[in-house]
This record gives sequence, structure tokens and C-alpha cells, in this order.
Amino acid sequence: MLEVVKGDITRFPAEAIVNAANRYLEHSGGVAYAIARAAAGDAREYIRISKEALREQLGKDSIEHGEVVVTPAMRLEQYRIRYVIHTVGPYCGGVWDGNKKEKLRKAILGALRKADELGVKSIAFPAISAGIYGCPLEEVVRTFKETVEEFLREARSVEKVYLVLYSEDAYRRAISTYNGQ
Ligand code: AR6
Repeated sequence: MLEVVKGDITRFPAEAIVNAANRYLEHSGGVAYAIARAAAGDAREYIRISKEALREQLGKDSIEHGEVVVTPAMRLEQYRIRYVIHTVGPYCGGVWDGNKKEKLRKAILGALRKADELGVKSIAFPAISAGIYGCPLEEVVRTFKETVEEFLREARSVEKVYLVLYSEDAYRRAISTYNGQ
């Protein structure tokens, strides 16, 4: 049901992958830039597509925690990815509290519910907010586990949820937190 794996989310064979975006879907760095470049070949083109989708799907120019935008996988279809779901986690800058946790929970749950609505069976997440946004990886993993467990009780279509860690170090830390060590 829920699995922590090591890999590159831009080529992870889940039907939907999640992007750790910012409010304006600028995809300027981190996993967002990697996804944008891999999907469209040119990150600027995917930013344009994302902003257009944001206006069409939400009728505005920025998103809040919990709101999501869906864009087509384009070149990522070669890995059997069908959708990219953009969600926004909290900015921590090294500081963690209940407010950040709630924002992260909303961001994760929003993407999971959208995947269910799209009728996909598998979805892969990066460690949202654990990079440029500076949230502690261990807290992100704990929140992820709790939120996915909560969601799986209501899920209709989604059967498999992956947390994909990019580096060996992050993977080891995530696995150990996930196993409660
Ligand atoms: N596959 C899986 N995980 C990855 C990959 C990859 N290819 N590349 C990086 N990561 P970040 P945030 C990991 O900074 O903290 C962007 O500029 C990375 O090691 O991408 O939510 C957005 O546009 C880290 O563990 O996202 C926003 O402005 C995790 O993905 C801002 O960064 C998330 O790191 C969002 O910051």
C-alpha cells in the first residue's frame, strides 16, 4: 500500500507523480525543475503549460496548501506516467511546528484525493518541503506516513503510494524514520 523507495521521480513508473511546487508553479529549482525539464524538454514550456492549467482548473494565478493542479505527463509517458499533480508544501527554513505539519498534511492529502478522482491506481511523491523549503526530512516522512494511512481508509481507486527519495542518505534516513527508529 505504502512504500519508501530510492529513485528519480521523473522516471518512476507510477500513473501519477507529484511535484513539490511553489504557489505560482514556477518550477525554478529542485524536483520541480527536474520534472518540468523531463516532461516538456524545456522547463519554461512546462511552466507555461502549468500556469495555463492553474488558470483553467482553479480560475486564479496561485495555489494554497491543499489545492492542486494537474498537467499531462508528456515525455514522461514513456515511463507509464500519465499525470503530474502539483501541490505546495510549507516553507520551514529549518523550523517545524504544528502549523507546518498541518500545511504539509493538506498538501499531501490534496494530491492523494486528486489522484483518486483521476482514477489512478498508483501515485509517487517526492519528500515535499524537505529540500529548498527546509523542513526536517524526518518530520516530512512521519507526516507523510500518517496522512497516507488516513487517506487509504477513504481511497477508492488509489492502491499504491510511493515516497521516492533521491539520495542514498535521504533514503536511509527516511526508511529508518518510517520504521520508527
Ligand atoms: N526525484 C525525487 N526526489 C527529488 C528529485 C528527483 N528527481 N530531485 C530532488 N528531489 P525540493 P521543496 C528531492 O527542493 O523543498 C522548487 O524551486 C530533494 O532532494 O525540490 O518542496 C519549487 O519550485 C528533496 O528531498 O522541494 C519550489 O519553489 C525533495 O525532492 C521549491 O523548490 C524536495 O525538494 C519547493 O521546495
